[in-house]
Formats: sequence, C-alpha cells, structure tokens
Amino acid sequence: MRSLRFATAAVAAVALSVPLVAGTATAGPSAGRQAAPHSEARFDRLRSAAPEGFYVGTAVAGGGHHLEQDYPDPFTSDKEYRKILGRQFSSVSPENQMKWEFLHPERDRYDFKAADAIVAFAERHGQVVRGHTLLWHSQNPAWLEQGDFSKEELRAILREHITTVVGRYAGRIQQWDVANEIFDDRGTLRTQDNIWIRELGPGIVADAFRWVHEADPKAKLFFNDYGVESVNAKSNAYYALTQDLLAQGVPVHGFSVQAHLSTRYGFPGDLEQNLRRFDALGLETAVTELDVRMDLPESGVPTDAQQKQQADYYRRALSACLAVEGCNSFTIWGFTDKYSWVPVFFQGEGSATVMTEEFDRKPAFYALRSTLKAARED
Ligand code: 9MR
Repeated sequence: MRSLRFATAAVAAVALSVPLVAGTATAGPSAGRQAAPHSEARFDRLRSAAPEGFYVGTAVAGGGHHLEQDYPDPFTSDKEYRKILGRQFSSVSPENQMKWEFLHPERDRYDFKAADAIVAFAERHGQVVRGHTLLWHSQNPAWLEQGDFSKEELRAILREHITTVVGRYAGRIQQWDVANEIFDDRGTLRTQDNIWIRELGPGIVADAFRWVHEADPKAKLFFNDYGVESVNAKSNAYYALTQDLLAQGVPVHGFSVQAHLSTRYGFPGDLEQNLRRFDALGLETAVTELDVRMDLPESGVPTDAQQKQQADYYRRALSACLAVEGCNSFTIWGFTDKYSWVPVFFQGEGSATVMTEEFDRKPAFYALRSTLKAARED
C-alpha cells in the first residue's frame, strides 16, 4: 500500500525538481546539475516527506488555555505561525475551536466563526481536517452542564448539536473524534463526569456515532483518548467496546491514541502492538495529539541529552503508526512551544513540541522528517 502511494508521489517530486533547479541556477553546489528527486528543498516539509496518503497534522492553536495568555489569537494573528502551519502539515485539528463551549455558547446560539476559518484555511492549503470533538465530559458550556434538562431534552440537544455541526462541515472533515475520553484510567466508563453517559446511559455513545454518520456518511468516526498508547486497562476497555459496537453494526471506524507523552516515563514500547490489534478489528487507527514534555532545567533550556530523548520518542511514535497499515493520520498537539498547553498545565515541564518559541527546529522535528522520508522510500 505505502509503496504504491510512493510511486505516485515520486512522479510529482521529479516534476517539481526542474523549476527548483532553474530558480537557483548559480546558487549552490548542485548548480547546473539536475536536482535529485529527493533533494532537501523538495522534502524540507514534513507533509512532502510523508508517504502518499499519510497525513501529518498539528493542532491549530486558539481558544482554551490561549485565552488566558498575553498574546492575541495565534491562528488569526501570528503570520509566521500561519505560514508554517500551511507549509508543513497536511492535516489540521482545531485545538479548541470545535469544542462545545466554543461552537455552542448558548442553547440557541452557535458560533462557527473560528471553526469556519480553520476549515477554509485547510482547504486553501490542501489540508484535511480532524474534527474534535462531539461527546466529551470537558469544555462543555455552563448552560449545558448546569441546565436542568430532562432526559428527552438532553438527548434532543445532543442530536441537534451533532446534526448541526457535523452537517455544516459534511464532506469537509476527514475524521471526527466522536467520543473523547469516555473511560477513566481503570477502564471504567465515566458515568459521573460525562453528562451524556451519566444522564442518558452508555447507549448514548452508539447513538452519537449513528447520528454523526447520518450527518456525514463520508467522515471516519473515532474513539479518542489519552493513556491508551499501551495495552492496558483503558485500551482494553476500548477494545471490548469497539468489538461490541461493530458486532451491532454501529458506524465506528477508528481508534486513536492522543499520545501526550513525558520523558519522566518510558516510551510506550507496545504502541505498535496496541494499534495492530485495533487494526485487526478492521478499524483505522491514528495518533492525534502527540507531544513529549520534559522537566526543564533551571535555565529553561533543555539539555542535548533531553532533546535527543525527546526526538527518540517522537520518532518511535511515528514509526509505530507508519508500521500499521491503517494508521494514516499522525498529528502533533501544536508545533511550537510558543503556544503549547504543557507549561500552563504542568508546572516546571515544557519544551514539548518540535519547534522552539522562535520556531527554530529541534532534533524532534528532524527525527519526524527523516522517519517520514525513510518510510516514503521504503
Ligand atoms: O490544548 C487544549 C487546551 O488549549 C485547553 O485549555 C485544554 C482544556 O481541557 O484542552 C487541551 O486539549 C486537550 C484535548 O482537547 C483533549 N486531549 C487532551 C488535550 C490536552 O489537555
């Protein structure tokens, strides 16, 4: 499969190499020579280094913790940020802009401005979009969490939200995180903090998938969670649930691991094995929110050894996904430390992304790029 994708992409690469050489005729050591199809210029970008059909994504910074920082909205205001976003990635995930509190601030009012702008940006840049998220215990508006609704009303509210939001972007979203973080770390359904499951029972999860599928039959519908990189109680719970839902004919298409990793802990070495068992059920798999945080030294600047370890985690997460046939979407949770959620949520930790606050590339960036290239040439 991947080699077939490569064949198509290689043709594009050769075609591109001619104008690249012409433009720099006297500039470099290769002046006057035909550039190799895999020249640095062509493969400078993560998205171009990737095998054909393999999407490299990032979260699009905005909303959530950004609202409390002393900078304007990153996506709409930071030109350098937007340039890199458009050039490097072939997939984007709104970090907060498609969550309930953002899209549906009042019961009878939706606000699509930010989400629309991201989808339009993606289309202009030939990017796909991962929609995030529809059924979650967090970042719900107060009117919903504190409202005094009957079961019938709540069910109607969820259905209407799904039909409205998914319907609006139908045909323009590649993958939806339909249900996010519905199990706790012991693999127990969140029957208390998830309003939908608490009030309407576990069956609401299947209904949500059905409603999303009705509203956008082309989108691939995912379960998404953190702490499910390994084979463990939580991922086992998803494994059992997805088997059950598939047997009932519920339109579940994918299982994704967020992969918020930390160098405090070892790399989840069974990630590939875990993805493979979901793949064997006929599901797509994806890595959706990768970052690798670390304890910062007093200087605030990671040591070479820390950078190397981080690069290794990024590389291994990508390699695990690349090794699994149905894992074709690999997303990092932001690409620059300038906007990372990590220092805001974990005191003393940071440097979790692949670029510094000044957009300088770290070893982790190069690790991703060379791993993509190698897979493409495989
Ligand atoms: O990155 C998001 C941050 O801006 C928000 O403040 C935070 C609030 O919960 O959510 C962050 O994104 C989360 C994602 O939606 C789901 N998986 C965990 C992510 C990191 O907390």
